[in-house]
Amino acid sequence: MRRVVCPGSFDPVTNGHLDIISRASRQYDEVVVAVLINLEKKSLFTVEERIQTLQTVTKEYGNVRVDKFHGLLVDYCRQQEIPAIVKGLRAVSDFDYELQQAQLNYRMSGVETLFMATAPEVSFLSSSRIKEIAKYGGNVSGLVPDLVQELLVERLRG
Ligand code: COD
Repeated sequence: MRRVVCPGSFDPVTNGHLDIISRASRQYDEVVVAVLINLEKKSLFTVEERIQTLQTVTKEYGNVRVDKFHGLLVDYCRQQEIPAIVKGLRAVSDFDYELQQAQLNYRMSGVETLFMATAPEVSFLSSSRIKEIAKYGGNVSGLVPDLVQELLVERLRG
């Protein structure tokens, strides 16, 4: 079975993340979306909330499983016997950072990183920008799944 992991914080999941997850789901037998547990970073949604949301919005793809991990991604890959990581590349600014991570991850474990060129219509999206827009009452419709839009309104504007 060909499996790949799509890691991230997903705080919250955006249509940019979904672009990569859905396209990876057409190339692999199973895509494992792995939510990083990072106790040092303040998040808007709990890991369990993010997992539940991801499960709901990826249900239609049929071969996506959602999980969580802490520590090194390559250790998670080893435990789960997943040989590859898929990442979306938004812009040149992503490249240096992602290249370094990919090289280190390969050096540590032999786990490959595959990059997908992000669809231009979602390449400007990031979870932090989405939270900022929603916090000040901006409209994030079409940028995140409808469920996420509802959750943002609920969480940020009471
Ligand atoms: N379009 C397409 N893809 C996107 C978009 C978009 N608009 N936005 C995000 N993505 C993709 C990118 O590939 C991104 O890497 C991924 O989604 C996740 O994005 P975020 O913002 O949810 O998550 P990050 O950047 O906080 O996640 C970083 C990781 C969790 C992947 C990373 O920190 C990690 O692997 N941490 C574990 C510790 C570790 O192993 N470190 C590496 C040492 S070399």
